[in-house]
Amino acid sequence: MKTRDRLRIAMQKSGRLTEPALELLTRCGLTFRQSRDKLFCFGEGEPVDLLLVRDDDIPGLIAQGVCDLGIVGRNVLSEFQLTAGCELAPLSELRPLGFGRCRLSIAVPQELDYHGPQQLEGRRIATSYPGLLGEWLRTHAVDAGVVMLAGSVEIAPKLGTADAICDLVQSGGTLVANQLREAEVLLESEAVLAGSLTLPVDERGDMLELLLKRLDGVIQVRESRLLLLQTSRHTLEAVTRLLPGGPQPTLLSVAGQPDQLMLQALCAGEVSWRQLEEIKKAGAREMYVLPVEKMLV
Ligand code: PRT
Ligand code: ZN
Repeated sequence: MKTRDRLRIAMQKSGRLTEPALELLTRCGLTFRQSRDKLFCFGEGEPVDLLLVRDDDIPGLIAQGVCDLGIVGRNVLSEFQLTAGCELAPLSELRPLGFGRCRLSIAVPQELDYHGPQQLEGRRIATSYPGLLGEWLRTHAVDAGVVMLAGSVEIAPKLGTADAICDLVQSGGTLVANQLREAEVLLESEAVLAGSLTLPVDERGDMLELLLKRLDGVIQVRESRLLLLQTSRHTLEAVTRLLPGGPQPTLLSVAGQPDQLMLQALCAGEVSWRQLEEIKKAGAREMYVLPVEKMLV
């Protein structure tokens, strides 16, 4: 069989990860010709094509070698790694992508006074994640029944088919609407770039390396903020101590105000209101937090 010379990425056809995944790839300079209602999108500028599928199929497509990479939730990837047959190629998480954040949690009826894992002993837990739940139960030496459901897991306790559930939680709204509350977090999840552990050593491998570099750049810029503020010289040390992580700040003098300094700091990650308020208390004023569009250092 002729090997492919173009890189192929599997991503969700239609769902929560579709828009952010496409946006990320576009930011990496990839553009695609085919319309999105098709299964296959041909990459125009670079030799990188897309396969649009259900998210659950993505790890299998990579493991079978149909695709080289996939953008998929860590929850789906980890479940696959725990349940797939060992005849398939092992997969790895190449990069966390910072969107589609959620957690896989066990939730119990609100009226249950939950103290710890042992309370789940002998109970039935409904889930679409039997691999991850089974592993957690084994780790905590809990013998519970796993009720496999493909969807609408949250209504199982109300229907009497389970005593608790193990499902994805984001805002927690679905749990509240079903009189459930989160008891244990099994996995913190977000979209990840998944790939085979054995990466191709040909043109595809070179393209993959290039893509990873671009991806790192895009992620770094997306998570960077430029913090601008004014401070007097005698509060500079206290203000600097509170700055969120990043390279050394740049200091500029302020015309006509020899005691004042303008400080410019590149911060890795979000700068919260609370952090700003603390920095202000230490003596800063005129504070601005700006997103970074491009970076070339
Ligand atoms: O058709 P296909 O199989 O591709 O789509 P899907 O319906 O299986 O997936 P989709 O689009 O719902 O989710 C894709 C991925 O998004 C998941 O695998 C997760 O990695 C991630 N993600 C992030 C979520 C959520 N947040 C989320 N809130 N996936 C599902 N939910 C559901 C959850 O199952 C529960 O029903 O939303 C509900 C909980 O949300 P809150 O906000 O009420 O807590
Ligand atoms: Zn799915």
